[in-house]
Amino acid sequence: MKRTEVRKMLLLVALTGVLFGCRGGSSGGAAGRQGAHTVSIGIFIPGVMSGSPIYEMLAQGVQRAAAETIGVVATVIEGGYNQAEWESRVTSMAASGDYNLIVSSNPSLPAIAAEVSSKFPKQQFLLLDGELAGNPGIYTMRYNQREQAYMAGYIAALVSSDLRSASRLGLVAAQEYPAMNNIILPGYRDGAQAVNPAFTIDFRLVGNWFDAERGAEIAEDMILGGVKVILCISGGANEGVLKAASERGAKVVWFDINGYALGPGTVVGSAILHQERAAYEQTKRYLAGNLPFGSAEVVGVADGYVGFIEDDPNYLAAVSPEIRKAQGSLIERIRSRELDLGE
Ligand code: RBF
Repeated sequence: MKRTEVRKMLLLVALTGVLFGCRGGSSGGAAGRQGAHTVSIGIFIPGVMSGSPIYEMLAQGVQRAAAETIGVVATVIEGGYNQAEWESRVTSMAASGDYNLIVSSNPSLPAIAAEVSSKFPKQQFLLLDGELAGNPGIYTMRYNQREQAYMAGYIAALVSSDLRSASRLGLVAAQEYPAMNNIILPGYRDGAQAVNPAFTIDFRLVGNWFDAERGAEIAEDMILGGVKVILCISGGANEGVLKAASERGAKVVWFDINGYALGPGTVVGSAILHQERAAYEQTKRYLAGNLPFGSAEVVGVADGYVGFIEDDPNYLAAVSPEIRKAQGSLIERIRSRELDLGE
């Protein structure tokens, strides 16, 4: 081969490398279509970030991991509240070829990603708060929300008993979905009934993830009916629940993040997910080429991804030492796996 031919060959090989990079494949890949040594991550928010800390934590964790690695870009794309549009939004993201990895968080995302993956098999997905095993392009990590809801029900029942109210607790949810109906609601009820088997749950739906006025109306109605403690899982509508409760002397249990400071004296519990850290760690794992696509992991209290905040000054001020002691020993029993609640 002549020298010029060799040079041409080398140039061609180099260009091919730049153009096609290492997109896809089983490793994190060194190059995306945006150029050599660029990894592009699309963060799909199934809803909007504002009012939904579970999504804020997702974006923060991925962006923290991206910022630590040169050549990694992470872009947030909000899918909006129309759930019927999510699949076409994710399809467009995959079809664009702009993202080495699509990251999201929601129990409905695995099914959507599987559908998109059948059309774009090279697209890789990292999904939190959902579960699907066996698709080579999809990794999922689901939280043990039975533990999370059980801890919420336990503190709610302890506080409600202390207030000598009727043995009925509130749960304001945005909408029904399998994780809510089959895991969170029963977990909350079981946690409450572990304190006293007489507890029942007043379970009501807002109908969306943003309507704070509707959240307040529902909470007021519950409180008028004798409910003194309410768990709210309704995104932006939680604000209305909190407002109604604080105006009427009722108490609220927060879910997903530390909510004590949002209503000092009113918020009496925070059963949380360490979603920022999970998103950060799983993104790092992907970037290192170690994310086990095809597998589905479930993590809980003992793994350090589900918790209950016991050391916040507002918790110490809002709840008696006896209640904190009882709640603390429950958490310890779950953490040590002495109490196995299942998934
Ligand atoms: N949680 C939110 O905080 N905000 C949302 O907009 C939101 N949208 C959801 C849409 C669907 C279809 C489903 C199944 C769940 C949604 N969640 C949302 C709930 C979230 O996945 C999780 O269950 C709760 O945050 C409790 O951890």
